[in-house]
Amino acid sequence: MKLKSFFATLGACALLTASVAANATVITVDNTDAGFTSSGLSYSTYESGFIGSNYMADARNVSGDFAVWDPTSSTDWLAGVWTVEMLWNSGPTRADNAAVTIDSGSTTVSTTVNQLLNGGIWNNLGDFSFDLSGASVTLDDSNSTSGQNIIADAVRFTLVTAADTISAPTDVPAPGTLLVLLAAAAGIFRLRRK
Ligand SMILES: [Ca+2]
Ligand SMILES: [Ca+2]
Repeated sequence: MKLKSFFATLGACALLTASVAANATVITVDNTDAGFTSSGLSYSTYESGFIGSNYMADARNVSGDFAVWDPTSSTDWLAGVWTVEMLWNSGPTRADNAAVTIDSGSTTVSTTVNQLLNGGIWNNLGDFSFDLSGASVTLDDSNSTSGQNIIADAVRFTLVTAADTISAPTDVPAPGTLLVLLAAAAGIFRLRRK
């Protein structure tokens, strides 16, 4: 095998590795799914930009309302780092700093979302490390001022790195990685024989 051909093979194998990695595990919890619970919220279809059959809005000028998205009942759920995205639809009475708590199962991270903006799209809240149980995302109206709504529609979890991959680096490499290594070994062997 010529050197140019060897690197072409190596490149093709690298592409294969990338395509294997691209098959990400995604869990979407909509407000009508089993993993969703809420208190003080009502179903609505008043504003467009929601996913599924509806979304939920809290009572304005009543405090203590919240929504919880729990991905752990999904058969795809596992401990590890997940990207968390939230989708709401915008409207003139939306909360501009709605409180969000990401619970890993053992620690919590607090942030806020401006629901006046970026309605109808997946808004990235960041990458978070989650335990196998107890993981959830909560939205509440604790920051709401007079006349503001919080909107609960859907939260999407995309797996970045599984925990067993992090804790066990000596695991067998992914199939794509193995192919690259075999191709490299075969290429070097052939080059040496010429
Ligand atoms: Ca929905
Ligand atoms: Ca409220």
